[in-house]
Amino acid sequence: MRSAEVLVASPGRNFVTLRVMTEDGVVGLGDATLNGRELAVASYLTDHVVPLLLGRDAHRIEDTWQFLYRGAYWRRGPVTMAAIAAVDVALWDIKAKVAGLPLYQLLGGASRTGVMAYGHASGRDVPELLDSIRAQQAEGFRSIRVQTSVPGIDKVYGVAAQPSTSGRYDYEPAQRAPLPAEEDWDTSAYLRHVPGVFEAVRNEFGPALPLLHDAHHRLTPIQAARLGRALEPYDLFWLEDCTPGENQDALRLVRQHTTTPLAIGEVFTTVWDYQTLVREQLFDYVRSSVTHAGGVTALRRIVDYAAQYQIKSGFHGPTDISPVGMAAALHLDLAVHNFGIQEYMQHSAATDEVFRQTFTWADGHLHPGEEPGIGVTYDDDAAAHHPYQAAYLPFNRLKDGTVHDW
Ligand code: EZ4
Ligand code: CO
Repeated sequence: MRSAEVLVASPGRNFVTLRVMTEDGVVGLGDATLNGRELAVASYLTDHVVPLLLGRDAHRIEDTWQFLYRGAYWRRGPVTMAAIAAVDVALWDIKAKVAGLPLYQLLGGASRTGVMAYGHASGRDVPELLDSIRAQQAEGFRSIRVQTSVPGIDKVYGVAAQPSTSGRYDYEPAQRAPLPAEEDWDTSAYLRHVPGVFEAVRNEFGPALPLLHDAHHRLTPIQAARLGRALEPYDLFWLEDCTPGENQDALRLVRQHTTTPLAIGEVFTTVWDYQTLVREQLFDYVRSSVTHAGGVTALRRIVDYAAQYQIKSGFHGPTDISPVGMAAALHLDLAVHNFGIQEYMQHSAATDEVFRQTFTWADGHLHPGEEPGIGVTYDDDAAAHHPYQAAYLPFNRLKDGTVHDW
């Protein structure tokens, strides 16, 4: 590798991108965005990874991955794994460009014609939620995540501040401010309210529309079990992050009580975070992203492991996964046999001006396109208009002031 640059820009929100160039001038991009902790990964790359890349053979993807993972001695964690992911994706981008093929061809070729994606809807009350679902259907989504306000809670994760009655669903939890915003939480109020909301949605849209819901790490195992059971009549595609992900054993209890499918893993960074979950078949969908789980090389291993237990992919795709990270995910989605669904939150126009993309979106399905590589280019001139701005995810307190999982 002749050069490797860390690009930090904020076109609508912050992104960290690695751009690698080979001795022959072939360029590859990787996403290293870690929402609310962006500069830590930028420093990890600039100070500790870029100097190691110069002069290395860009085609040795596996060796470079092992070198960065084992060679650091300090393993795992989101900062390390986002940095490794950026290098890994940039090298896959380069290898595919040199081969003259879209990346999915190097991953085994297409296993399907398109990648089913789910969109997002939310409402501060049920009528607003139903309008939001209709708006996302009009945007082409055929599967929809449903989040709702809860009476008695001031601000709930996943609920857009403005109703999204048309166009792109615009929800970004991180706020540009010097300090993180404080939100509130009341589990009892949430558990009382949510089943009735899903009943209203099913009554309006019928039994066939795939519906998803994210509990965002907030419940104890027995609360999660109760929610999963209460939602069974509404036939969810999945219930996501019902308990905090650190405790893999928690899902054993949830699983004993409900047949609602479970998704987990957006904050996981390696296959080891899935060890018990996969072996004991405690969940149904792998939520990791290429960006936060060590790149295409490592995420492929996670879904291949999961495949032996009929567990499918459901990769994380919020706007804090950059178009580079999304593109890499789409190539993997298209290639792996055990694809389940892909989260798709459309980026802002400002983001799309910096990251030029080749993916297509039609009839509820994404396709990464046929350009050699991953199909994304970076516009430095456009990026120059959007310098980094400090932004933080919010955090939660219970009514009595106790910090709770956000
Ligand atoms: O909170 O991407 O399923 N999606 C999510 C996201 C995450 C953010 C964190 O950066 O849970 O909204
Ligand atoms: Co989530």
